[in-house]
Amino acid sequence: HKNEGNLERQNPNAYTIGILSEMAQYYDNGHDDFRLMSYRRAVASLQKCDTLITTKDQALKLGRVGPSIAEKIEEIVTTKGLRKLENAKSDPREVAIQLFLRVYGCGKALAEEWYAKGYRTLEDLEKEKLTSNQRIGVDHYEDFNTRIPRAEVEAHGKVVMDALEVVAPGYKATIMGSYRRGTKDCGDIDMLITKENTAVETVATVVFEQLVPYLTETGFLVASLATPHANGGTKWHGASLLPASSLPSGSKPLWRRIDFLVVPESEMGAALLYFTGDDIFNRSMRLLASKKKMRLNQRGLYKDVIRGPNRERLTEGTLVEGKSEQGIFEALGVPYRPPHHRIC
Ligand code: DCP
Ligand code: MG
Ligand code: MN
Repeated sequence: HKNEGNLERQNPNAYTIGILSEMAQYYDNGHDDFRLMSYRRAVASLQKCDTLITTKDQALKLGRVGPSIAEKIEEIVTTKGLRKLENAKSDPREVAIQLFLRVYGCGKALAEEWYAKGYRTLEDLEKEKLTSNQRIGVDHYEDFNTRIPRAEVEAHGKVVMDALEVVAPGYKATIMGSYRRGTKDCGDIDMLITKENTAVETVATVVFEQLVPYLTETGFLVASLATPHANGGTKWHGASLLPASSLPSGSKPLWRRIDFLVVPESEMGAALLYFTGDDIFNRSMRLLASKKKMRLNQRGLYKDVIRGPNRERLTEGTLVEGKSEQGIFEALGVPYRPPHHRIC
């Protein structure tokens, strides 16, 4: 991926990509998967394209771009803008909601609540008694909302891997999420941590009681946002900061969001699948599983799940596959899709 950064800088469609990405954000609300998917696909197609796309027909020929977005691409290039986005941006409610949704830990309901209270800006939130996580989300709003170049994601990953060598030799960390899908930059750093022949509780103890304190001590981890007590014992959310000495002189390190997921070897395949995403792809895989009377989650693929009259689950079902990512695709009867192609 050495040239990805360069390629992107030279991407003649960068302006169009920027506008379409902003549009995607408006649909990233869990209620309009269809539109969100369409925009994400179009962005992915343009990112791979090395000529400037100026007309609807050219856009349609890219594949994975439908007529409605193809028209928008033409509009963006010819008018240097997009009415639909400008309309959204002139709606104060939309603007405020989008602003709040980008505060770490703020979901749709809370964003609506803040809007209803009359808040419109981050400064307005000072009137609110924020939780400590929301406080961090507001204080580091700019940093957390700045995309992380792949190379920097790797640098954060390396700090974690090096630390594991010191505090827990034999443990393995892998960078997941959008990084594993090959995107040129990422929203956060997602890391899966495991060890062969080791119970998940042991791995969790080592990660949360040794690795995290060690990395906090060294100054790399600067905030702890969601801790395992709050989420069943396998996830940790926080923030990390590279040492200034590791950066080109004069540049200041940004606070980055970092996530750890602790996984036993037996669930590695399901965890790889889940943590690679993207989120919409995961939703479609789960839907496919349920259509086949199975159930897919981050721990495995299960069959013979018994459901009650209201589709509520009465049994866990029998494990079909958990260890192999490829095996899960096979058991679902669909061709394997490499991480780079896991957008719907
Ligand atoms: N995930 C999911 N559903 C969610 C959140 C996450 O299935 N609601 C899975 C799929 C994601 C992965 O976890 O790919 C990592 O989550 P992130 O929120 O970090 O998303 P990405 O890494 O895909 O994108 P970004 O670059 O924005 O971090
Ligand atoms: Mg991520
Ligand atoms: Mn994440």
